[in-house]
Order: sequence, then structure tokens, then C-alpha cells
Amino acid sequence: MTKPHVLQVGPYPEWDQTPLDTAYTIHRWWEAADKDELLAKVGPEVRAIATRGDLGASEAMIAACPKLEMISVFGVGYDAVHLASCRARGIKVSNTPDVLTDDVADLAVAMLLSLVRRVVPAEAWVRSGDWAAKGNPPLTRKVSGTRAGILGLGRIGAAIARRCQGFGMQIAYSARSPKPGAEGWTYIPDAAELARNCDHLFVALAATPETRHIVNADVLKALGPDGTVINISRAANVDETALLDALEGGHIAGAALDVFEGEPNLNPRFLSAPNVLLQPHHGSGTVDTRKAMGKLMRDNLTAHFAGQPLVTPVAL
Ligand code: 8YV
Repeated sequence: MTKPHVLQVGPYPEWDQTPLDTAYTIHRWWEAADKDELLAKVGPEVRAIATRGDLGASEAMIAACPKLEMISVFGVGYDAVHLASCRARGIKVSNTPDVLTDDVADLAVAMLLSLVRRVVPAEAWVRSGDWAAKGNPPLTRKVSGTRAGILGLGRIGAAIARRCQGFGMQIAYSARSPKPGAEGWTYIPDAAELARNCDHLFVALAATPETRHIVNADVLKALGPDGTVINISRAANVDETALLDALEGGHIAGAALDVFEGEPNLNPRFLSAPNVLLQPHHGSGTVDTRKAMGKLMRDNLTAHFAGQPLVTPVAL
């Protein structure tokens, strides 16, 4: 039996690559020196695209694959997939929700604590010899008992909220409507109003055209000089220029960021901005979770080619 042709957009760990290479004829898009040439050559045979949340599938890539039936995303976010093309052509899309929720929420809280307790500068203080030479570093601020604002109370936002509760924090959240299971948490639909009523603003929204730059200059102003922003979602949810201006102007206290416009090449202003914690988009980056994500990404491909419903379909 001939193996289905699958276009693979970026690399996976070996524990996913080996089974993929066994089950499918894999075309490695990211390795092609001339990507247009590759698409022109293999596109007509491709029945599925295997991609990652950060890489997606562009309009041109989808257009080059006239027999494309489904796109399997390794990641919960599918904002980089050209969904209009999928809707127009009835192409199915799957993602990897749930399996990464805990890790992303863990990192979000770790980022808050690291930022506010200045864990990274404190480590540098020890390593540089400043502790012995100058004494103790400057005092930091208390996190326990402060107010968390969760922008977007989906699976990850709710997991962050539950963790923050463990630190005795008050929880407020914004979403399109009040969420079941959020009893005891305050619903504040407007982003600026939410920012005004919290100390630490977690951005946990799925990125859509509507949420682009939802954290803008007004929201940052409302957050105020003691407030921080923690973004573990997508860079597009935050107006980076407004954020950099707010950091440099001292209009907010700090920001902890796992995602950046144009990543991995970030705006160099971040490298010299005061009080930022910069992370390399690794919210789901544990062996345990990446294995679970890879399995789910492959299970969706298997289900599709077996003529079964996708395990975790995206509602288009
Ligand atoms: C991954 C992500 O880093 O789930 C997502 O949407 O962005 C991350 O979990 C990415 O998909 C892996 O490359």
C-alpha cells in the first residue's frame, strides 16, 4: 500500500519523527533550500500537513496542496494556520489541547515569581561576587496575597488562576462571558478595567484578529507603576511598542514574556529594557508534555487516514 504524502513544516523530536517516517512519505519543508520548488514538486501529492503551533501553515502553502485533507498542529494554538483557506476547502484541522495546560500554567506562575522576586538578577548577584562585595541585593516585592488578573479564562487561564489561588491571590478574569467553574473569581469583561483591578496581568488568550494588541497603551496605563504583565499566549495579543514604552518609562513595574513578535528574533529594545524576564517560547517545553503533544499530533493523523473522526478537532 502506498503511504500517504505528508508535508512536515518543522522538525519534531526523534520519538515522533521515526513513527512519522514509518507511516507516511514525509516531505521536509523546513529543510528545503528552495521551498517554492519543493511545494511545486510535491504539493500535488500532499494529503496532510504536520506542523507546529508556532509555524502554522500559510495561505500559499495550503494553496500549493490541492489534495490537502487535514492539518495536524503540534500545539494548542492554531493562529498561524490560514483558517480561511481551511474553511473554504473543508480542510480539517487538529491541535493538542489539555496535554500542555499544566506545563504552560506552571511556567506562567514561575515567570511571575521570578520576575517579582528578581530570581535571575539575584542569581547574577551571587555569581558576580556582588553579594560578598556589596552585601544583600535590593529588596523585592511580595507576591502571595496580591491580585491576579487573567485575560482569557480558557483551559490555561483557569489553570493559572487555580495556581494563583494557592498563593492566596484574589482572582479576576476577563472572557467573552462569565465562565462556569469560576465561582469566587471576579468577572471583569473589559481588559483595561481588569488591569485597573489587578497587580499581575496574565495574558492567556488564544490569538485571533479580534484580540490583536488587546494589551495596548491604555491597558498598561490602567495596570499602573506597580503592575506586571505575564504573557504565555501569543505576542500578537500585546502591543510590543506600547509595552516597551511602558517599561522604559516606568509606567508598569515589569513584564515576563515567553513570546515575541518575529521570534526567535526579538525587538532588541527588550534586551536592555528594565525589569523584564525573557523566555524562549517554552511553556510546553518538557519531555513529558512534548511526548504527549507529539502522540496526539500523530494520533490525529492516524485517525484521519483510518477514516475516523479526529481525536482533537479544531472547530472551524
Ligand atoms: C509550542 C505553542 O511551543 O501550544 C502552542 O500553541 O505555541 C507551544 O506549545 C509549539 O507549538 C511547539 O513548537
